[in-house]
Amino acid sequence: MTTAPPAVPVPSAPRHRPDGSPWPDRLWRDATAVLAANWSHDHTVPSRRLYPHQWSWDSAFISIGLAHTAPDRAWQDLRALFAAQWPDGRVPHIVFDRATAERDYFPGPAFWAAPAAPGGTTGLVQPPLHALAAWAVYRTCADRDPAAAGRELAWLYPRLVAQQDYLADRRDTGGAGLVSIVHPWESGLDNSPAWDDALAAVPADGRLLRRYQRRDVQVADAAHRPTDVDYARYIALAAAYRDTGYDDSAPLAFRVECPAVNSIYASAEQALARIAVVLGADPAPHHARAAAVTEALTRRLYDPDTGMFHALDVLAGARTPARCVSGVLPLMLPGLPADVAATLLAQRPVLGMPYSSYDRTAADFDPLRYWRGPVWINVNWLLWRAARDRGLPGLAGELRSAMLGLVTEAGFYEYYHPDTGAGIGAPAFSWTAALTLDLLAHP
Ligand code: 9WN
Repeated sequence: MTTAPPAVPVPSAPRHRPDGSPWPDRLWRDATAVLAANWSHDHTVPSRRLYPHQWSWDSAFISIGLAHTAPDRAWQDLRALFAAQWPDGRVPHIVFDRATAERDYFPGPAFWAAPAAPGGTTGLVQPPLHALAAWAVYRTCADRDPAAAGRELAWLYPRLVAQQDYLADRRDTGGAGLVSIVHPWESGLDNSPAWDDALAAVPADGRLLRRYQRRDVQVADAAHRPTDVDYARYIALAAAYRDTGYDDSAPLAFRVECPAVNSIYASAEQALARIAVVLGADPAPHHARAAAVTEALTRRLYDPDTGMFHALDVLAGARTPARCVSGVLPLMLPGLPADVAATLLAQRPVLGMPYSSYDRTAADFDPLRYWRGPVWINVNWLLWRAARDRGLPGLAGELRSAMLGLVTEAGFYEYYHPDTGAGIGAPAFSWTAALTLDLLAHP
């Protein structure tokens, strides 16, 4: 689908700053222009230079924004991703653009190729945010064209169910009903200190980085990216998984239950329950799995002493002490016990407003290096949604103002300095633009 998107409607809803002055109109236009510039054949790339392919959870966030300005593209982004779904149900973390050269991204398609694996994608996954996105896109588009929106939802539903079933059947390493990730990239919070303890057990073989060349540090500031030691571990883990033929029952060196991934996994079931009702399917199994995951998450990953959730290294049987923004994302879950939710809401002094990716009081808090301090719009947007769903208009309003303030001042960056608000990482970043549209559309 390469046709130009339709004219861009500017939302009629008032969208004011806390002092009553309006957010600039250019925000809507500029965000729309970023998404138009990042459209590539049949999907949106996160960033032209740094990430020139299709990424899984990026497409979910992007479709939510596109629904407001270019509904066909919103559905098409999800369709392109699910067209690359593997026969076992996994939705790959990257779908490689065939028109993009191997040298433009590392590790590219040649690195990931394995004999029995479908080509052109990685074999990793990312947080299963797509059911939530499909539901959000449907809600935005159904008024305008209910029949088309219903058709898209019906196409996606069995594929979304297969995505969840893959995670339930193949990734429950801990045996408690939670998803384990096998690589930090699967969390989407790639360089988070939440993985440091589990990663320490993975040899950092410098020869790997001499054999391959990092592309990210050629197009982004190395101080904003993972260190060479961490990158060597990422490559070693990815190569080892590839060499098993992406076999989830093989002995792998990294198996971690992440609170963010599992919150999104449970939220997907809630979204699927709503979708099932629209399609005349049975929502009960979705409600049941959402409740079971919420219960297991609270039992296994919540620490009453810190008042937040912590990633669990399943192989070592230990929870990381690191306090990361992933540890408050279970606020997304309506079934969370009220006393637990209250302790998560009390973490503001630790994470700041907008929420930083990592504990601002930690000795190794790094305001520049990605996922180790900076502010990300996507996780703040998830928390904004959670605040609205929980009936917390004060917190929702603060988050919305803080996010719109950052993009107004700095532009649509990949992430932001938590103290100065300066944009860091890739400029013209798709999910930041897309979620800005969604924020503007919801006063
Ligand atoms: C590896 C595309 C992706 C995001 C991730 C973010 C970053 C890639 C990288 O960019 O990861 O997947 O090369 O660092 O951490 O959340 O999906 O935007």
